[in-house]
Amino acid sequence: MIDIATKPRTRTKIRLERPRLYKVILLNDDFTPREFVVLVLKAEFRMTEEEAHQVMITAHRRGACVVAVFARDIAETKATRATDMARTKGYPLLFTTEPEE
Ligand code: TYC
Repeated sequence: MIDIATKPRTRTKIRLERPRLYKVILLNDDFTPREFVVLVLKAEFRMTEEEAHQVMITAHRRGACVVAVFARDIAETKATRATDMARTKGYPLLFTTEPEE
């Protein structure tokens, strides 16, 4: 005899939350030359000269400026690469990340 036991299959629909986005933040310091900050912003964040200058001057005046928003790993990679670029020149320039609300 063939035993055809059919197991009832219940499908549970898991609703995934949209992954959080992370801000890359540029912090001001007293030592990194303005032109170098602009250069890093253009190189790592594909900004135009005007965009990079605006972000740099905002960080300079207010202490910090949001550069851009990405998925977590991209934000962290870009912040690290941009900070490392400054370290190779001996500048204290710092990029951090933080989650969006
Ligand atoms: N404050 C620096 C200076 O006067 C320039 C600067 C701007 C450095 C923005 C960091 O995130 C920064 N040379």
